[in-house]
Amino acid sequence: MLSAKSQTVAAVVTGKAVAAVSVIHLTGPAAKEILGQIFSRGGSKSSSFEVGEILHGHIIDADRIIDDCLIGCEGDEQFGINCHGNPLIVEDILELLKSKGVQIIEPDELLMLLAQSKDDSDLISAEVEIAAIGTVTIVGAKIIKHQLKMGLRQTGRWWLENLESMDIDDVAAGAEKIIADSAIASLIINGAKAVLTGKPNSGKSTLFNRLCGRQKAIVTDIAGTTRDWLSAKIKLKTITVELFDTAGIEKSLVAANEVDAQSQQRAKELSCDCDIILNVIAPGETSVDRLCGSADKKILFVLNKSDLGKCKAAGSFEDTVSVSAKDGHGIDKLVSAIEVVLGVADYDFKATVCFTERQMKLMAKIAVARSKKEIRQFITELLTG
Ligand SMILES: Nc1nc2c(ncn2[C@@H]2O[C@H](COP(=O)(O)OP(=O)(O)O)[C@@H](O)[C@H]2O)c(=O)[nH]1
Ligand SMILES: [Mg+2]
Repeated sequence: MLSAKSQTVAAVVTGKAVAAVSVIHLTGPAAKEILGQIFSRGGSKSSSFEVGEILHGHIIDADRIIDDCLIGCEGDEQFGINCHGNPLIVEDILELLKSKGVQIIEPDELLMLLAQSKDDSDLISAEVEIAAIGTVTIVGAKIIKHQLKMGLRQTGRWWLENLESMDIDDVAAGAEKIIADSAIASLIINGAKAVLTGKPNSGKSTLFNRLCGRQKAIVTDIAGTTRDWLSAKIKLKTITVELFDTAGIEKSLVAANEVDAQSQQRAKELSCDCDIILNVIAPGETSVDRLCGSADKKILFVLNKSDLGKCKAAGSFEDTVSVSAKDGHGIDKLVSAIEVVLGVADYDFKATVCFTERQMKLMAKIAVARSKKEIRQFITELLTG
């Protein structure tokens, strides 16, 4: 088993794709010595790394400069190498570290090591550090940071202190509320998936282009123009959404030919695996095909082509919004409606939430536990790992 006390390890804690900056965490007993061998300032190797210092210099392999970088001295044995985000540079630095005996590990392994190496084993604070890096919005990062100051860590500690005088049902209700809030927080932290469905020619691709702000999907009057799905990331008010344009669903197309049958199948699969379905309906339509078997799937009915008149079937749907994808009318309302249906619009940013799978699993166990002994055990595991 890995141990931060005996082994020196490194992990890339930023995304592995091309980015402006990448951060490599280097930690372990030999971290300082190894950094002294590969870091140079003003032309000479540096061996002084005071905790709290941020040092500018070069990562060098023999006499070859690999990159210009900043070293963050986070602890006696913990350093952050902030280098350029080019994956080739990152790979080069990792190879150099490997040649010095450093073991390269995944960020989540690093997280466990950092947590284990702390005496009071505060796992949530380590999880906050790692998870905040992967969020897609600043508000997402704020939600995660809040779990350290007030939210999850505080709630867990409070439960532990007061468990003896508490009713088990109250703990269960609290845990269930946390689980429900976590699902919404996850949409803000990780982004949501939305799928455009509806009959051919209802205007899905036109709406997709409108929401993306560019002409990505082909739009024609010919039913069945969109076959394979397209996707694009769009920013709404609070959340980022991965939006999918599909072939839509038309019973007659399923049997038409192999390509149509497959595109119909894909549209179905996507609509079953998303956070919200945007079902686009044109004015003349009177019926809607329910795509996904799951009854609790969130659906917003988008009554498109409002410039041509009112949709006949408008009264029969729960959540509706009228738009004209062609001229842009109602798009602001659509954006707001998506966030309302997803529950993001009235999300309480002070809510206690789980933000990792580990936390979610333990919270689910707390919600169904029937003895205080069990609850204590799960909360302790939640806080300390
Ligand atoms: N008048 C009007 N026409 C629209 C609107 N949205 C789409 N269309 C037209 O409807 C046709 C089908 O559009 P398209 O986006 O390809 O539909 P899809 O098959 O659902 O992807 C095209 O001729 C579009 O220009 C709208 O809001 N108003
Ligand atoms: Mg289309």
